[in-house]
Amino acid sequence: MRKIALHWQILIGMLLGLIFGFVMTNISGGRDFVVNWINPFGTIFVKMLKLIAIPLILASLIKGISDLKDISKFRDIGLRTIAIYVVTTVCAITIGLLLVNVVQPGDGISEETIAKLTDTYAGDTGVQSKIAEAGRQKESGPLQFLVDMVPDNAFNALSNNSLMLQVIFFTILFGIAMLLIGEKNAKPLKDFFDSLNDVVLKMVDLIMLTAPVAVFALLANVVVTSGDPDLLVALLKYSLTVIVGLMLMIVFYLIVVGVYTRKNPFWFLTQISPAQLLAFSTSSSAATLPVTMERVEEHIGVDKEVSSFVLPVGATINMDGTSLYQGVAAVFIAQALAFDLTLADQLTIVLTALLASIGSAAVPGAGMVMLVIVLESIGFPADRLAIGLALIFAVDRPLDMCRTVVNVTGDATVSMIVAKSVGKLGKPHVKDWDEHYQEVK
Ligand code: DAS
Repeated sequence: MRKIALHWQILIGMLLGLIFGFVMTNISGGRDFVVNWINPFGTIFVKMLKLIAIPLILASLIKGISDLKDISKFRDIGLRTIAIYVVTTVCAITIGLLLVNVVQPGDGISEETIAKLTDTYAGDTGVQSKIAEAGRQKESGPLQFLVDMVPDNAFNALSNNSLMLQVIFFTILFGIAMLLIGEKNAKPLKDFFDSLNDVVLKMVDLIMLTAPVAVFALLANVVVTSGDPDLLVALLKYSLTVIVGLMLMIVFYLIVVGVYTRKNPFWFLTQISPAQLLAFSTSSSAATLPVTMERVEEHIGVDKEVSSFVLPVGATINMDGTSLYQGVAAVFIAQALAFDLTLADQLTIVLTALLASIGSAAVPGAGMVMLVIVLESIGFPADRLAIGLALIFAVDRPLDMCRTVVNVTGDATVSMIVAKSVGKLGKPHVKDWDEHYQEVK
């Protein structure tokens, strides 16, 4: 029997997980069964992906830099990457603000719904913890994220996923130093990191063998732990506004891929679909990064010199989906709680959502934490913050899944644009996943 392509296997796993989750929600004890006996398999899968994220960034980025003939090429790639990331994020926020001002999803939510939400969620530890976390992030100065980027202990940075920007900083410094000592002196190290890179990519293939079962567990768990269905209905308009905005971003990426790189946009979508489906299942760009890198390098043909920098940096600072969501959510909450916004407030949202998405960690729920900073930037009353977050808390996880897909797709798109602009967009090494798959056997 012809092997089913991986993305179809993952999709089947997701659908079965959703169905199983809904069934278990309606069976007494079903929820606990899923949380205690099914969800751990999803957690293990995400942990395995995070396990190899740091070694992959280290090997891939050092290989990418040491393959460069001179440092000016690296500076060129870096400047283009950051510039394009800022442009795509501002576009995302603008799309979100246009939609939420046209749709006005926050209008017409009745006082009793707000009261019910306040009772249901305002005291919720989940909401309070996000406000507290945002408070900690806010205390730091505007350039704190730059200071935090520099590790003071390389081994601590390499052993801690949440310090991904520190790993990138250390690795770039290491790679540039390798370039400077000359090819002959650096050869033993270069050979080591080349092999390490091949090994870690093969580990990604092995881990992906378990993906269908893992996404089944992850989706089943999302269903049994989602918010109260009644509230979901009240927030449907808001959710649809975010989702329409996110879909417009995907269309934007496909147009850019088609027009600028001259590649077939639907071919591009197929090649990165396993990474998108994992982003949807895990709500984590960081966990998805190893697969995003493997798909972009092996199945799209972006040279490692570009992907090894653009993708790890993008996973941490380029979150177009998150920034769009933060724009929509901020205006929705203001509308729902009758907090009038001027045009200046909306422009402030563009800037703070840009910074907030850069500061958002590539982990589930990070976007909602930074949303507090966006709301505070427009003078939203502190005593109403908990109600505002409570308003959107129930649907945040499904929307997080969707916005993480856009975050990952945006990173892959930018890696193709940068590769094309420096002449490093080549032929895919692998025609389709099956062929690569068989190698694993
Ligand atoms: N889940 C985050 C990510 O990994 C995005 C978010 O929380 O908005 O990209």
